[in-house]
Amino acid sequence: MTTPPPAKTILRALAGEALQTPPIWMMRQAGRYLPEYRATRAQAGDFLSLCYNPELAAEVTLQPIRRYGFDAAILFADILLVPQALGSDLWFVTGEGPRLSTITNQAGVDALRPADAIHDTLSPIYETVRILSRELPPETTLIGFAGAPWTVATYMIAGRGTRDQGLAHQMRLEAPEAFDALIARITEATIDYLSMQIEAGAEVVKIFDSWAGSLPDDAFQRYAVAPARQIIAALKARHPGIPVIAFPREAGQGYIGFAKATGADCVALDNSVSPEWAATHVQCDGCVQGNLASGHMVTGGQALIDETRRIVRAFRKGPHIFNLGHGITPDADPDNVALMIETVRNCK
Ligand code: 1CP
Repeated sequence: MTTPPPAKTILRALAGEALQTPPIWMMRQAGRYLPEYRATRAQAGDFLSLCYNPELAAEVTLQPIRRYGFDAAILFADILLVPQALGSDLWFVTGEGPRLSTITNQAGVDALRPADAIHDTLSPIYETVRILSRELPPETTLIGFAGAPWTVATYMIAGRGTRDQGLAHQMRLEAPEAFDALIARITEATIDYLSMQIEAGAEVVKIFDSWAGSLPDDAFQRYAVAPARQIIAALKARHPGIPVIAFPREAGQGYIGFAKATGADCVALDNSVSPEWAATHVQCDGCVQGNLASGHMVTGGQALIDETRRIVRAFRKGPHIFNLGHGITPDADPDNVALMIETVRNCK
């Protein structure tokens, strides 16, 4: 009998194993801080053309793996492709960010396409996943992703990124039925979208709830916890054993019990919580991911080394995937990424 190869390190951590050296990847690891990304993006023309070009999207996904040997690759796409597939107009304004048509009432929700009509638009993304599952090194885990319903809804309602998600809160309070219908439509589409990514070869999926932190208590339960629970239950019913990472960013106390309440295998932490606090209150329930401040990728030096070691040591007794607390920024120095990886892998 031949012995099976050892499981990939990220899958071991997600299954609850405490590893001496945590596996590592980085949010937005394919991005503008890398000259090779900027070159491929220029070749594609613009950001959305890059997302919908499977060969080039696979190429930018692979670039940080070649350069740094991360333990996971994250599919190159964007959370705003789901609204586009549901019928919202989407475009990017250079230097400013995304713009979408806005939804403010039931008529706007009713005008969206049904959730099962998203695949016409999103089929190139599934092709990117298929290419990656062929081309990634055998030790590298492929992560698929989608935005969480609340975060995606904030963009569909306001038509852009907003500091306080004010328009989305207004709709949630003033037009709750239409708002709930929008959340339900996004939830359904997200289940189908992630399911197709898994069928195409994604080995883990991550749900990004970047604006979860602005939901007050009851609303956090209703619009961050409940949709995550619904998505995770449906995915695990369709794909038994598929590991899910949930990222309710800036949830604070809401991180406590989030894995149990939603069925997530791992909770990703932003850097507003200390690793020591999170080791006690969150990692007690299972795997955590995080949480170095992305600013260290700009500033580097001894502070990067000290903070990286602090995080590795704080989480060492339990399952942990090393990552940043949020995406790396375009002004980061690629050498600081190498220093972070070296520090994680040599940390005693
Ligand atoms: O090349 C460019 O100039 C575009 C910059 C860019 C990139 C590289 C955008 C526009 N999206 C992406 C890729 C992306 N987005 C990935 C790819 C995989 C990776 O390497 O991590 C992922 C996972 C996302 C997820 C995403 N998009 C989130 C959730 C995570 C987060 O950062 O909080 C959000 C909120 C978005 C929306 C979005 N897309 C792009 C921008 C600039 C934004 C933020 C808009 C805003 O709120 O102002």
